[in-house]
Amino acid sequence: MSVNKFLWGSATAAYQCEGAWNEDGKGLNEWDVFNHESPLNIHNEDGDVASDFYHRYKEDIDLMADGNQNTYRFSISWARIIPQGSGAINPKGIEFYNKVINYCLEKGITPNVTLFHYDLPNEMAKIGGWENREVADAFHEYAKVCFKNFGDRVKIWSTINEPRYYAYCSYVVGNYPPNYKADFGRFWKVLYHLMLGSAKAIQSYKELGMDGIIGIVHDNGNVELDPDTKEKELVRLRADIFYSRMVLDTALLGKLPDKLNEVLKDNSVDAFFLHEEDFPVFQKGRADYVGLNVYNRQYVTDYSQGKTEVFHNNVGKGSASKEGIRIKNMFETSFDPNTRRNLWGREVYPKCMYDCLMEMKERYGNVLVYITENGHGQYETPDNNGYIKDPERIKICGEFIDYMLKAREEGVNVQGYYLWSTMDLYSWINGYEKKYGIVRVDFKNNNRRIPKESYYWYKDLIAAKRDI
Ligand code: BGP
Repeated sequence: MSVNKFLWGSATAAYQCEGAWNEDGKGLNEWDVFNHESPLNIHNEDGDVASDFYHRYKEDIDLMADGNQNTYRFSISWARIIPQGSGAINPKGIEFYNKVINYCLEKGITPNVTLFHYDLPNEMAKIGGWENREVADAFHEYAKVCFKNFGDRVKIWSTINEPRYYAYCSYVVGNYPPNYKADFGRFWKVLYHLMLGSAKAIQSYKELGMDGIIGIVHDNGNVELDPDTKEKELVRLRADIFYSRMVLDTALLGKLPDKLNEVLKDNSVDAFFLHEEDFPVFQKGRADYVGLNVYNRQYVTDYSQGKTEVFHNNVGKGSASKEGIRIKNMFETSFDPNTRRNLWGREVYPKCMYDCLMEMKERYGNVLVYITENGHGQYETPDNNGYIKDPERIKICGEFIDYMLKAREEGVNVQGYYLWSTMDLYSWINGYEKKYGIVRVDFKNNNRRIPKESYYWYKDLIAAKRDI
């Protein structure tokens, strides 16, 4: 497969935008159940209707095409294709994604399809979710169904979106279902099974001789040490494996990171879930490319004292809490007072785009990279015509893009960029108030689409940089 042009587009995920949660034979997923039933759904929002992409996909794809975008990253809802997670296939689900894919192609938009973006079928959650190795096998079967049905037209695949961040939120922060807190045993086991499921899917994709490329999407976890860190080598080793190498080494080098066992020991985790029989699968299931979701760096230092503690902010402007973690015997987040933060306590640090891309080149050579997400979440108020001016998003995303282009000029093989997000959508736990879209969705007014200032800015930027 060859995609010659630089890909400029935007991204969404099924649960966050589709809606139609119980239409046309879709099964329940873990997020449907969590948002309907859990008191931990603190903003009392759900994805039942979301941006109504299920019914409005044509309008959204038309806007992408009019905005000069030549690619669209979206995910498939596993429970729409296989309602119980394994077993019977739902033909209506296949039909829906056929329509989306075909319409993209009609409009000159290359689909980049993610197989799993957090929305685990509820029947899979009931048997233990990704803690259970069988879920990796069920994922593998589901992946093959997708390759068979869509692989003639989809030429860029991603297996799993952000295995590290997903496992982290679900088993360490505890804000995503199944809401375990600081459970590192489960965190590592789940992460391992996610990597295994991904490798199995990639291995099959290759053995089936499909025409296309397949990779995995990682939350950019490039580690930066606070200069005051005392045990520099040790802190780097631990944080690197935790944030980055467990995903990237496994996916790109086809083997678990060196010294993983030492780090698991420091983290007081028993490595019983690692099986030698899986090692050839990791070897054969190496990714063709890596998608990086770039929002922030991981700024860390020596673990100081006190117990393990997670800092997270899903409240936004109502909370002064910063994002970070302190893990006993491992490392802790360092808070740099000179770096801007958004209202959810996360660093806004565009240079991490350059740093993470240079690190990719240094560690993994000429590996193909797409920036599969980059964006800025904020509160927004429309003017009297419903129009949103979002200069802050334009400024911040512009800085990130400049750093990406700088790394590209310096030899990094980065060939695509996707803004998060195509239109306003559901932000996990934060609900609909935290907006990322470059197109406004008027949720109170029949989900009307109104392009924002950033949409036009992005359109012009693509026109200027189309042929880089
Ligand atoms: C990434 C996810 C996306 C998206 C984005 C923004 O980690 O892949 O699905 O949600 O982050 O995050 P949030 O909505 O939590 O602000």
